[in-house]
This record gives sequence, structure tokens and C-alpha cells, in this order.
Amino acid sequence: MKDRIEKLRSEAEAYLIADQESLEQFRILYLSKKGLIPALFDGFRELPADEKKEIGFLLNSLKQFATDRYNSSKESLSSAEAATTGRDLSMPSVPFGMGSRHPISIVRREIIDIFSRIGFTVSEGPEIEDDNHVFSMLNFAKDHPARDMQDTFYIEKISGEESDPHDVLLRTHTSSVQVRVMESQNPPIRTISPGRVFRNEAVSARAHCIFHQIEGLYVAENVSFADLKQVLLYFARELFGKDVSIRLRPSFFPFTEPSAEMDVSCNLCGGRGCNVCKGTGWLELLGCGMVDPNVLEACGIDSVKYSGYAFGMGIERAAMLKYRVNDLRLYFENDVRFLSQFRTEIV
Ligand code: 2U9
Repeated sequence: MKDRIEKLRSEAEAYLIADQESLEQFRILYLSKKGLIPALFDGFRELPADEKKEIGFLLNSLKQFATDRYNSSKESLSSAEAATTGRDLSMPSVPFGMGSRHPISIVRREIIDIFSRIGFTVSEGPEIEDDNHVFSMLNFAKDHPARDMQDTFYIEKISGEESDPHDVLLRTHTSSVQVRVMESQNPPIRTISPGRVFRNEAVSARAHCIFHQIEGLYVAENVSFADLKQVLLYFARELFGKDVSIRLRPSFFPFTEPSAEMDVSCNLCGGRGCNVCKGTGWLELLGCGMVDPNVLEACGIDSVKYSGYAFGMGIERAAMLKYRVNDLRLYFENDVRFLSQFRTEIV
């Protein structure tokens, strides 16, 4: 046993450790669980008691020697590597920059959150729609300009099909989702529908051919314009802060009667008038109104028993007002210098 220990020690002293690979070979050969030194410890148990003291000492010092040789070689190899590569491989790596949510996602989630708190559910539906759900059931006249090829993207049908070539289209608003909800559910209905919409428009600082909308719909017994106004005031205060004021101006939409547009007080000048609000103190945010009885009836809802309100807004528009961004195109360009300015706690 003694001879074996001495032989191993001189071999371990002479072992050439030149790189990471030979260092690992050294560790496996002498120190690993199935290595030569642990094997000697196994044999140690069978020795007669009078030999154990001396052999135990020799074995422990062999193990200590091999462990020290391994550790010191490891250290000198990594500093030699740092010297040749010019890099200190023990340094912590460069941290990855965290991404941030897109401002449209942030505002979309915030609006959903605001309406969820007062009982609105979220409904989604197809982006490729038919004329019925986008126009006819929403009380658009047959010759309404929105149906025009200049305003709506129509999808060509496979040739040979015997049907109206203007029947398949990209939805121009998410009202079609709410039509589908009314077709399949009975009142009370209280839902919002966020989603992408498509309009055949030239891209500019104020308009884009693809944008995001959120529309809201509440249908039940005895729903009044006063309910609509109170919900919109709650919404504006949650989105822009408790000091915001709202005003409603009469307007017209085929699907609501009466209809209105809602402005919020300018968050830059506090309503006194500046160049953002063009001196008026107000910024236009959304359209709204009482659901036209024709729309309720088209969706199979009794318009004598039930009434409803609806509203709709562009998310880009809401985000422009909230973040005071003056060019809509910034939301579509994905320039990191713009996007990284938006941080949020909401994940
Ligand atoms: C149903 C019935 C009525 C949703 C409404 C508006 C008024 C409106 C525009 C704002 C800017 C669209 O993004 S925008 O161009 N929307 O002014 N939307 S009322 O009315 C509905 C919805 C669904 C069944």
C-alpha cells in the first residue's frame, strides 16, 4: 500500500497539465469518485489496525497534494488565458437590455383594465369580415361612402364563385365584433372589443391604413344617455387623471342615434388654450351615442324592451393624447429610440 501511494504521488507530480483538457483528465484520473485516490481509500478499510495510522496519514497527504495541484493549475491556466485573449473570463457577462412594451399595447391594456373594473367583458372577432357584419347590420345605407373601394379594402373571391364580389372585406371598425356578440347573446350585454382595423387611406401624421380601436357596448333595459356620459367621465378620469373635464358635441354615425363626439380638456395647458389644442382647450378623443334601434333589431334584440349605448375610439389617438406624441407614424416604425421611452409596471 505504501509503495502504491508513493508511486501515485510521483506520477501525479510528473503529470503534465498544459491546458483545460489535461487539467480535466488529471481530475478524472486522480480525484473523481472512480479515480485512483478514492480507490486507495477503499482499500484502506481492509488494512490491519496497526498500519492504519501511518497509511492514513500518507493517503490524506496524497489527496491534499492532488487537490492543491488541481486548484493551482486551474487558477494559473485561467490567468494565462486572460493574458493571451486579453479577456478576463471570470468577469460577469454584459447584461441583456430588457425590452419594453409597445405604447399601443400599454394603452390598450390600460383601457381594457379601466372598463373591466366596471364589469365590461372583452370580445374579439375576425379581421376578415363580410359586408353584413361591418355595414348592413350597422345601418349603413347601400350607397354610404364608407362602402366605397376608396375607403374599404375588399378581398377578391376565387374566380368562378357566384356571389357579390364586394362581400369579403377587412373590417373598418370593431363594431362587427359587437354585432356578433348581440347575435349570439341576450341582454344584458356589457362588452368592449379591442382590435386591428383597416381603412384604405394614405398614411400621414394623423392617419394610417391599419390602426387599433376599442369599442364599447352596453345593452340592457332602461339604458340612457346619462349612463353613457357618466361612464365616459369615469373613463377619461382614469386614463388622464382626476382633473380632466369632458364635453360632448352632437355628431352623426349610422349606428347610433343620437350621436356625439367627446373631447377631453387639453392635458398640456389644462384647458386654457395652447398650440396642441389649437387654442380651444379641448382635444377630441372618441365617438359615442345610443345604439340605433335598427341595429338592435337587425341583431335580433327587441328595441322596445332594450336600449343601449356604444362608443368607439382609436387607440393610437388615445396614446397620442396621453403621451403627447404628434405623429401617428411613430407607432408603426418600431424605432427603438422611440419605443424604449415607454416603461410600465403592467406586465
Ligand atoms: C354596435 C353599435 C354601435 C361604436 C361607436 C363611434 C361612435 C366612433 C370612431 C372613433 C374614431 C371610430 O377609430 S375611429 O375612427 N368611432 O365614433 N363608434 S359609436 O358604436 C357601435 C358599436 C357597435 C353594435
